Amino acid sequence: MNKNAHTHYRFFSDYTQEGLAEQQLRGLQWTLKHAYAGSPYYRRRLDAAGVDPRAVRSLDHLTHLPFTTVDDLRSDYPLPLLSVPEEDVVRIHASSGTTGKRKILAYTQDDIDTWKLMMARCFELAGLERSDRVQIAVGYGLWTAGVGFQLGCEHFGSMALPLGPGNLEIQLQFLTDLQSTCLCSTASMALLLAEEVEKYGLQDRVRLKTAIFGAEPHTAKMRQRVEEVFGLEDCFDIPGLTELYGPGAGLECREHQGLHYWADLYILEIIDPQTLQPVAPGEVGEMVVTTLCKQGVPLIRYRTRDLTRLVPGECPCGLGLPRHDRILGRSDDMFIFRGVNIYPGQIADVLHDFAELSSEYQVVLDRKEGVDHMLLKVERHVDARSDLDSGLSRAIAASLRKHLLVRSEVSIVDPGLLPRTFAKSKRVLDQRNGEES
Ligand code: DLL
Repeated sequence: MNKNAHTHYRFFSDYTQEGLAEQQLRGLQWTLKHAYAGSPYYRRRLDAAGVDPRAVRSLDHLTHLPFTTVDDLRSDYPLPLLSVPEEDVVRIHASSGTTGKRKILAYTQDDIDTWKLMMARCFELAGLERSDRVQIAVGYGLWTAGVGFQLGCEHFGSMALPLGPGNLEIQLQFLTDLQSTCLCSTASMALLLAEEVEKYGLQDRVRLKTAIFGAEPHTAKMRQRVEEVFGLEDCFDIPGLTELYGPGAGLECREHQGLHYWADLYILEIIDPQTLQPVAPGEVGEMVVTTLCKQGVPLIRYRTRDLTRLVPGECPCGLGLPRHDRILGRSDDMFIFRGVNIYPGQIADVLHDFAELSSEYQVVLDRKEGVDHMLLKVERHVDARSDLDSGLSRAIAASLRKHLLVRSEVSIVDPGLLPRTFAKSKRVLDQRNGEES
């Protein structure tokens, strides 16, 4: 940490570039030996690539290692890439299964302890205190979300209110009666809750000051709306994925200039998904992670498919851990419409400029007589006038055409009409093959 460092941090150490590099090299060497010795799948993979784990003496070696992909997790099924004896496994989690068959991941007790530290760091960086009451409104069970937040919250020392997602009545009851001060949820769920609070005029009875959003990308508009309704002091983006323990791979800090990630626990590379080479510093690419002390299922150059960029320089907050930008989307979210590659986030960016719209949108792709058709449904802002809809939809279509080079039909609907979800929002309905993707 530099001279501005918050020396009272309990869950962080002093970091220097050299110290982190040394720790990363040691962790990489350990991981390679551990995976080679423990997993026949990894051993075959490393042998095939001609990698001798004992010969890795520098971090430069990293780019010569083979990638691990989601297909490896699926082919080495049902306990993929397991690198410890089965009796050392104390827990199983699985991904939310948004993009196909669920990925199943195994954890040792040491892995759970590492994850507990990661999540406690998140609460500390978000400025929580032991007196905070944390309403955990994400799924429990196989999914890592609920249990991850709870583990970290208890380790940090705040009070966990493990509500899980949904059940708006109980959510409102806890917000008002238990006076929760922090909400952990997807941004979609937070928006739903904010709308309920507004509907019942409960703003004055709610004492939330912090929200931590993750599991899906969210737009500035969504955040603004939730901040306004709840009168929040601050809001933080939390990244994470099941393969890398779960939620808590890093956290946006109070400076809001990127998300710090735990470079003492994993190495982050950003690569060009086509050439598989590292991108220039600061360019957008795919996140690739290599864990440094993960026992159950270590990750060696795991391609996450998430897109972001590194944020160069030191953070004014003083924490000496590096940063990446918010996750812009997944490479597999991209859809091709009349020959143009489009990410949902690009559509959200265009919509951001229209103050007459709420944060919610949905893209419906159809094929009519062999021609692709895009219908963009957007919600009018509660304060906007409906008699101006036709001019507004023309302006949105023109802006989409200018920025994304595609023609679309824009339909403006009343506030609250698009589907809301307790979990991750689904923005694109692709019905071009007669099915939703
Ligand atoms: O979504 C873990 C999680 C739960 C993270 C709660 C944060 C909060 P999975 O179900 O394995 O795990 O899905 C992981 O979700 O690869 C990203 O594509 C996306 N994702 C997660 N956090 C963010 C975020 C959990 N803050 C996948 N912003 C990841 C954007 C996110 N996308």
